[in-house]
Amino acid sequence: MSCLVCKSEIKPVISFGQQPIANGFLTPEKFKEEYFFELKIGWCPKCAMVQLLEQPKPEMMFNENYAFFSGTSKYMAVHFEKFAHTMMDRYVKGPNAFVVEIGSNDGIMLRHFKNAGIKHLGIEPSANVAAVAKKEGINTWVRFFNAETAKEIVKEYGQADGFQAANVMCHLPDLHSIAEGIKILLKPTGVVAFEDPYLVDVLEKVSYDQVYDEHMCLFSATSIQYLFNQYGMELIDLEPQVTHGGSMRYYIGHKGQHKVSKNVTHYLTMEREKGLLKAETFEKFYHDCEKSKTDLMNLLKSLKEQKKRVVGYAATSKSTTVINYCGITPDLVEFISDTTPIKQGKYSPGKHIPVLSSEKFSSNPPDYALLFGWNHKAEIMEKEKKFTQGGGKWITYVPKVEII
Ligand code: DWN
Ligand code: ZN
Repeated sequence: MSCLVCKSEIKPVISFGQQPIANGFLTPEKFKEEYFFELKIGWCPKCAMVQLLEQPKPEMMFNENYAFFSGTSKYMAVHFEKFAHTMMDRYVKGPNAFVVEIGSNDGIMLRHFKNAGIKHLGIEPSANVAAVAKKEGINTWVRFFNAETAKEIVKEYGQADGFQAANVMCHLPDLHSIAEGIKILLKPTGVVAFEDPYLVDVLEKVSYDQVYDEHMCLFSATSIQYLFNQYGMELIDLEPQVTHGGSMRYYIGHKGQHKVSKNVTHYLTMEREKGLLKAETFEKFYHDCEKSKTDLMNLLKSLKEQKKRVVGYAATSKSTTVINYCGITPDLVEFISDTTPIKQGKYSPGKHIPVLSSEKFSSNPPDYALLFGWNHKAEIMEKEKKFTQGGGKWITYVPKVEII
């Protein structure tokens, strides 16, 4: 397979084995027909890009049953409000300002543009989450973004000052069509700002659960610069984010239109120094993942022997990778507590651990909570003070397996 950015040959890194659709929470009558594929990633030695070697069809992941609603985290809602205001302060301003967001989900970010009276458009392929945004009056088209969609947007609304995406670009295999679309859509002075889990954080924190069917790519600044340079565009700034265990926000403009921040050279150099272009970095990652798996399984088996009750906390997409790679079965983790109504009463993809409401967690607290939502640790610890104060313990596996 060749690199989605630069077409060089991809080197295999690790296989996480047979995996189901990460957000494919299901009822027992669907167990028999559950779809599995081999989840494996490779690395590009030329542009430091990590990508899936096989991805299920987009319709299998993003459809009217999509189980993830952005609005489930209060901290993320605040984060997106700040992101929207940063764009309004810097780039999306003036009487005819227009912003487009792709993967706009339930409108968690666009609502701030709407409230400010700014012309906006969300492009969201999952009809059920888009319906939530539409109900709030957020202008949304239910479809995928590509060069064709860009042309239609320009025809209907004109070119955009801002193009935004949060945890979306890393889902898209056809990066060239996206970049081509952006090139068409963006005004000469327009700016693209998008953020995704950052490869350096994934490698350093061994957060291998950022790899699942939906996450086609793990970007670096090097790979993003390589992609957009092919379209006469360039990185103009980068801002690291604490969200999702370490993300990077990339700002991109048409070449020569904006002052380029010193951050760009800083991060490109740092990535080289951290070994993103060296095979041994990815060999180490392979061993780190295997160790994480062994340590977690040893801990869960030992707790089972001690007759301790362990419950998973947050039925995240990421948890699907951990559960199926490690082989975590319902005899080790009794159920997973989750606040999303459409996940409750269903079973986790692959290993079929029941997903129950957070009330079930509070009313019958376990001895240990396995923190599948480790990226929301601060928010969850705040919410679950009673459990912790009552002697409940937490297990995490990022950056290493430990009881906290
Ligand atoms: O990239 C993606 C990110 C942004 O969101 C998507 N591909 C899918 C999704 O990934 P995820 O499912 O790993 O996201 P989160 O935000 O880490 O987890 C959300 C899940 O956690 C929801 O099912 C709700 C649950 N949750 C909970 O039960 N209690 C979350 C919080 C904060 C809580 O307190
Ligand atoms: Zn490449």
